[in-house]
Amino acid sequence: LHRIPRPPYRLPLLGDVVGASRSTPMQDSLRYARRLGPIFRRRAFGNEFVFVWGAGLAADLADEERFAKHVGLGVANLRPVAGDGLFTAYNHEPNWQLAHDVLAPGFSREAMAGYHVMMLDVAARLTDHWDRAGAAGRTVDVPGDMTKLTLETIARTGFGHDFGSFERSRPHPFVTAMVGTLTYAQRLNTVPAPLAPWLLRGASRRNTADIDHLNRTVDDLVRARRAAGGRGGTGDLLDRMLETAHPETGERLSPENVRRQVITFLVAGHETTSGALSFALHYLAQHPGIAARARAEVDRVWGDTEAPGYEQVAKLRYVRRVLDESLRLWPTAPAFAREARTDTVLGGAYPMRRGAWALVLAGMLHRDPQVWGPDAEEFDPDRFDAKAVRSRAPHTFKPFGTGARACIGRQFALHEATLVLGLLLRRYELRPEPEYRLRVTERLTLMPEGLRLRLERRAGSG
Ligand code: MNH
Repeated sequence: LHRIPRPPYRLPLLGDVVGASRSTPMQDSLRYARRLGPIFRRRAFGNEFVFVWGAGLAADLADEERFAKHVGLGVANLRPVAGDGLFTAYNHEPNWQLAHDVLAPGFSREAMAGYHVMMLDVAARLTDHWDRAGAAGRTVDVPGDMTKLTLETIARTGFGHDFGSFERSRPHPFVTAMVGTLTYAQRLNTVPAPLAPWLLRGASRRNTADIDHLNRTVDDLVRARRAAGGRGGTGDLLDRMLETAHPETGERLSPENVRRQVITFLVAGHETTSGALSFALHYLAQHPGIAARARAEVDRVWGDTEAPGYEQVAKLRYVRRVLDESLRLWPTAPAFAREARTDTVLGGAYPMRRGAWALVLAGMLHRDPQVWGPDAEEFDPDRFDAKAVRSRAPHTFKPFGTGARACIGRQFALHEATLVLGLLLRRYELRPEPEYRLRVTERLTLMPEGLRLRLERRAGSG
């Protein structure tokens, strides 16, 4: 550890908290990263955390022979909510492999093509809502509305459920409870563990109530499906969780595990995609030239097709680059943890014992000037044209994590977000509020705070 730089001011007991803020741990780490270099450590309340963002070291941590996902910090704090669900399961828990094998076909091409029509349906509810706001000259709440959209999308496609988000003026109570548990899980990292029950007494009680609410919502949903006698092989995620046996072992998910998985997918399946769409819309509004180029692509590829087909989404190459570039600057799951599977030496320089772990700061890896150049802070979708991607080293763009435990919903998220950006670009000109400056809130995931846009309906857009 002594080889790894750390901040100069260290308080007894509290550790490196000078200049740190409780509500923006990730953005603080980015500041430290710039000062301390490609690997550094921070101490908080008796624990030493190692952060890595240099491209060479991050690539080494992606070596699945020597490293694996580490369930720690924020992820471990979600165990009371998500238990051994896919995202929070320890590598050695048998339910990980079981659920992974049973649910992976739910993200195949064929499955995705089946979700496409439902995605279009939910997007139409968003554009109805935005048409009304646009016509009345009102600005729209981008993160709020993207959260409604992505929650309805995963609920519809995965579970045949309708939260009615667009018919409500306030967020659905499920969303409020979810944001509560995410915020609480993050706050647990900002107080000394032994004092947490005392310091966070009130918050802990609210968190228990939030978890109860999530459990109840999910139990109702499962009960309704069981009462309806399954969906007779429509093969959505819930169907797979309830009906599908493992192809080799014949094993099924237990009712308790199904509950964990439903919560996992409802949360993991919308919060990060909502942020990604929101950042992309922010950058499109700030860069009219880029928006015009993306819009021209949509017009060219989709023409007058009222409802673009599944195949027509992946053809929006430039729109997809806008999304990638937004996820580069603000990967909405901003870090992931890796642990050593055996005693090893990271990057040929830093010895690690078996079980030792480090956090990969994707948000900083994606800005490493050695990879992305001196203009790494600038928004430029052309960084993702085919030639540029081929010339870049592997493991330099990691918004979806890495290896066996990488995001299972990646194609789902990319399809949904590209489709929605295409539909919105085709329908509206996006105007920023003149005084808006990007501020990013953190609740384990990232979101542009207070982002509102003014919409102008384009001529001839339906
Ligand atoms: Mn997703 C894992 C980012 C969309 C379901 N997701 C991960 C990880 C990252 C991630 C990073 C790995 C975390 C780790 O190593 O600890 N996910 C994203 C981003 C988006 C996203 C940036 C959108 C943009 N994720 C989705 C969607 C779904 C989903 C959509 C579901 C429909 N993600 C998961 C699940 C896991 C995961 C489940 C855990 C996979 C596993 O460990 O097997």
